[in-house]
Amino acid sequence: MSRIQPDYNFKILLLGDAAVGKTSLVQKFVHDKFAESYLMTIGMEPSERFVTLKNGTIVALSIWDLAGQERFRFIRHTFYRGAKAALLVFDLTRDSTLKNTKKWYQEFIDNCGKETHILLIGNKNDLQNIIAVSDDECQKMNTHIKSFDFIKTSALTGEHVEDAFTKLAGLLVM
Ligand code: G3D
Ligand code: MG
Repeated sequence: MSRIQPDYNFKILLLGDAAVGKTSLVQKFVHDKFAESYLMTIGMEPSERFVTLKNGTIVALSIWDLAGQERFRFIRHTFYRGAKAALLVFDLTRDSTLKNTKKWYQEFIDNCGKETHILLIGNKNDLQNIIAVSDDECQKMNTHIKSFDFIKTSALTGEHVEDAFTKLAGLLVM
């Protein structure tokens, strides 16, 4: 029995304000579970998962999730080092988190450069009756941050969670 070897290894980041659902998205993607309450994210928590692309290419993703809190700023360079792609996550029910993706975009390209890949993720799409942003605003931000695509997800139901990570993996091998 031989272990499966990935064709590629990439480090990817989850960026976005506190409580938008970054840790929940990683938990759903890596462990296929959603917990109503997580311990507050302290610093970094890399997790790993393989994805198989349509053409059979196997990609190992090392997924780094950082707390949004400013007090963790001192470890930022370690967090960003070597990353070529990011999911920029905001909360569809909180307008301010969409606006702040500009700031996260800037920090990402300042640290990782422009030869990188971004997907804009609007999370908590299951909370349909309290959505606070329009598709138009989201598309404008998508263009502004040069994101390849805007995807609505729910870490609660799992909607488009697999798609988001797989799409980013696909961009990385192109
Ligand atoms: P963060 O890692 O970006 O800080 P978390 O965010 O993953 O810790 O999630 C913050 C809160 O939002 C958590 O609730 C979590 O359960 C909830 N959440 C995350 N994703 C979704 C989603 O897709 N839908 C819904 N309805 N809730 C979500 P608590 O209550 O633990 O603070
Ligand atoms: Mg977190």
